[in-house]
Amino acid sequence: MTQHPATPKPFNRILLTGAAGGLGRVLREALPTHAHIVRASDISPMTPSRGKHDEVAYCDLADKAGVAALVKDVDAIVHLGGVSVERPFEQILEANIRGTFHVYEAARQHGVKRIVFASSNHVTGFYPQGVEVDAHSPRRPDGYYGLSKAYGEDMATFYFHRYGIQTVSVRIGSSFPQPRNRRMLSTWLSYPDLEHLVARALLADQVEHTVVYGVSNNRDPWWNNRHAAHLGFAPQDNSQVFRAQVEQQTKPAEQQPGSGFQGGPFTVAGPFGDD
Ligand code: NAI
Ligand code: 15L
Repeated sequence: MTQHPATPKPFNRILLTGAAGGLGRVLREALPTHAHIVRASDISPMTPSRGKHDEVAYCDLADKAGVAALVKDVDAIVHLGGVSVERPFEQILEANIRGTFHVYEAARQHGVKRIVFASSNHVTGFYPQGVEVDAHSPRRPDGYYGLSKAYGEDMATFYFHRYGIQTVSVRIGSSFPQPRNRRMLSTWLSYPDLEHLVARALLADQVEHTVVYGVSNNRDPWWNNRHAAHLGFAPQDNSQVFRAQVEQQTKPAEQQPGSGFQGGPFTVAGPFGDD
């Protein structure tokens, strides 16, 4: 890692993919705490650069040469970019499967040793709601999207054992300003807790490949982070403060599609192949 002589920070330059997205916009504001330069990348429109510490680079993750150039002179990567909901396989393939491969290959070529990968709770979406799941529970992807995140996690394991690139795969629950329905009372991850978790994922020593659920300190969690204690992730927020509002404004859980499973509506999406 390159250290800036005047005001040392842990990283010189962090690449943030998916910077135009909901979480990308949040982390583009937060990452300057940890790096002198944040390189924000997406295919969708981003707010312009605010100076030499805030680089903007448009790139399609499906473009291998483009991603290789994107990763040049980078010390760490926060990889959020890709299709973030269930979609036909072909769309998932380009952005999430090929795209994540391109990110890891570029990291290998440029000597990047730390990646934070935005995985998803949909890797284990076919566990029943209320059942406790942890990072060692057998995966139960709930669609092509969840499968692509499981692939990304396996990619992280391979690149650690083969090339020593360390990754924290964050199986994000539901990260929005507030929970949008009753399921999210269990799955909600506040933005401050997201920022804290990404910081721990970047800074913790010897993470090898660690899988952690990105979830706030909610009253009725389904996920146990016992295998990620070494990260020092200590979420502070709790969806309970929104419970009355959510229960008043949204349908009972049993009337929501896919309510039997942790993945909720993702577990009933598709099929797409009959159109
Ligand atoms: P988002 O959909 O708002 O942002 C994803 C970004 O990726 C978009 O700006 C999009 O333009 C970009 N992108 C898509 N295809 C691309 C391509 N081929 N090349 C370059 N960029 C591309 O999603 P959000 O909510 O910000 O999520 C960020 C990441 O976290 C995603 O990987 C998502 O799967 C994951 N995640 C998010 C959760 C949440 O609750 N927000 C929950 C679980 C996982
Ligand atoms: C995800 O993986 C999605 O990216 C996000 O949009 C939410 O739908 C979230 O899961 C969820 O499970 O609520």
